[in-house]
Amino acid sequence: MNQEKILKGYEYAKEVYAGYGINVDAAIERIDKIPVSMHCWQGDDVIGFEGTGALTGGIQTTGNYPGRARTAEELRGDLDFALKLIPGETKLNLHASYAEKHGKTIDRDQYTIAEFQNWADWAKEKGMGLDFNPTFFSHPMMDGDFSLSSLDEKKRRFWIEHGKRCREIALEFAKQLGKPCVVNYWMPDGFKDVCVDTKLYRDIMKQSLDEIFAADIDENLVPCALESKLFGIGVESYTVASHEFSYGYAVKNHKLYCLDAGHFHPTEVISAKLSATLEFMDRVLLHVSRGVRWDSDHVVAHDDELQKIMDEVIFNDYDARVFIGLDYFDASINRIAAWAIGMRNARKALLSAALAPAKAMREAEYAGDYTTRLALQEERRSLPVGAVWDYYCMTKGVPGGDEWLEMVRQYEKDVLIKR
Ligand code: RNT
Ligand code: ZN
Repeated sequence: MNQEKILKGYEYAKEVYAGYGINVDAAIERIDKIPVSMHCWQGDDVIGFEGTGALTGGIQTTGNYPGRARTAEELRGDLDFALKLIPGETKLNLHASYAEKHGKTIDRDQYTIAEFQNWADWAKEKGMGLDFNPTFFSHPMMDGDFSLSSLDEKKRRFWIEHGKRCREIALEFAKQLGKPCVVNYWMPDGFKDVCVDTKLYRDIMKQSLDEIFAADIDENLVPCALESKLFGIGVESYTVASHEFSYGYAVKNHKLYCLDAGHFHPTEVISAKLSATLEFMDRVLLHVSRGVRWDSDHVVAHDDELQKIMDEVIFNDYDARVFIGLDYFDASINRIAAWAIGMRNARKALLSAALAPAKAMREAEYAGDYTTRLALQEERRSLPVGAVWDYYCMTKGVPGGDEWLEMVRQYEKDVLIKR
């Protein structure tokens, strides 16, 4: 769309929103600054570069669309391209399995910043922040699906050391990049079939986590989160780091709780959990994902739940208390499009939240006028967010509408298809 048309749409939208007392420019300014962390693992189907091969831990990527990034250079190239399509403050979320060993024989229990310096340099060049994740899966030291709660002392120690190294590496990232590095601990530990001693593994998990978090590392630079989960593939009956476990540990030990949108019962939504958890902890981490019937990790769509999540962040002024990260992996479509769609949707939902007549809706609610509340909630759906979005994209130098798709198609022809 040409600039003139975009400006016309923006002027119209500005007037419509002014009618609700909403300042469009202030809304844009607010949401542009909220970091959204893009997960590196969409680009290569969660495989990483350590040469360990198959994806384990009860998660699965399906599809074999051509163009998967096979090396760190390819992945960074794809990320460079994807970032041209994504407006707003963006971080990159890395997993430890994306280490570059430079021919050295070194394992996860010994990793240092050296294995990630290329990533830090790449991020620094862009003025971007990094987030980080220990990788407790896809590795020969996994004890089945157990890591930090393994009964095998040697294996458990290996994973405890890995957990420690990741905080150290994250601190380096934070120092080098001048932005906090959120570290998320997700352990797939659990059983396929009915567990008898449900307590033992949790005792051990708690001890292992205590050891990992014993070192005094500034939590402002390196906020650490615990991600809970209902079940995984092959881990259907018992998950050590269940919701109560992870939430309880986080509250007690001043950690963040990580809410993944796909990790609850199918009718449970994380948008409903934000204001409750934040009554008892300073900050939470979100893994914005989309489960379809199960924890399927579909690309984030702009559906009611995504909007509700972002409404919660914006309406409750959680801008600085909720860290937003995306977590999905779809190998059945162009992987760069998958990034662009999810990241643009997340930002667009933030924009829609900041443009909503929240004040008027609230006042109706406080006054007990639920008719007005519902009427406004419904009218809000068709306010001209799209016109503001196109204008916002234009000012950020990224394509509006679906113009980005043509660019992705070209990159596919020039780069991806040749892999
Ligand atoms: C798995 C968790 C976890 C992973 C990533 C790769 O169910 O959601 O966050 O998806 O860490
Ligand atoms: Zn997750």
